[in-house]
Amino acid sequence: MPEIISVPRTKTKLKTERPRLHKVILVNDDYTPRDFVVTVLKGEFHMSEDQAYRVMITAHRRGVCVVAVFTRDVAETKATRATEAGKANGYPLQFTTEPEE
Ligand code: TYC
Repeated sequence: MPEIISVPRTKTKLKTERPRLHKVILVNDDYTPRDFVVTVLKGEFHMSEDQAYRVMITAHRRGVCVVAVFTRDVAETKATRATEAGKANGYPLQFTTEPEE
C-alpha cells in the first residue's frame, strides 16, 4: 500500500484588510453645561466652534450624536479621555464607542 503523505499548504494572504473603524458617540445628559460639552469636543476632537456646537446640539436634541470614527484603540482612548474630562469637573458627560457595521 502506498503511503499517502499530506503536504501542509500555506496560504499567502495577498491583501491586508483595513481595520474596522469605531464610532465615538456623545451621549446627552441633563446636567453637563452646553459650553462645557463644546469645549471638550474642541479640545479632544480638534473641532471648530461651529462643528462642536452642531454635534453638541444634535446629542442634546436626539439623545446621541456620532462625533467621529477612528481605529478601535484611538476611539477608546479619546472616549475615555473626554469622559474623564467631564468627571474631573463633576459632570456625568459620557462618550461611548461602537464598531462600524
Ligand atoms: N443637555 C445638556 C443641557 O441642557 C447639554 C448637553 C448636550 C449635555 C449634549 C450632554 O452630550 C450632551 N445642559
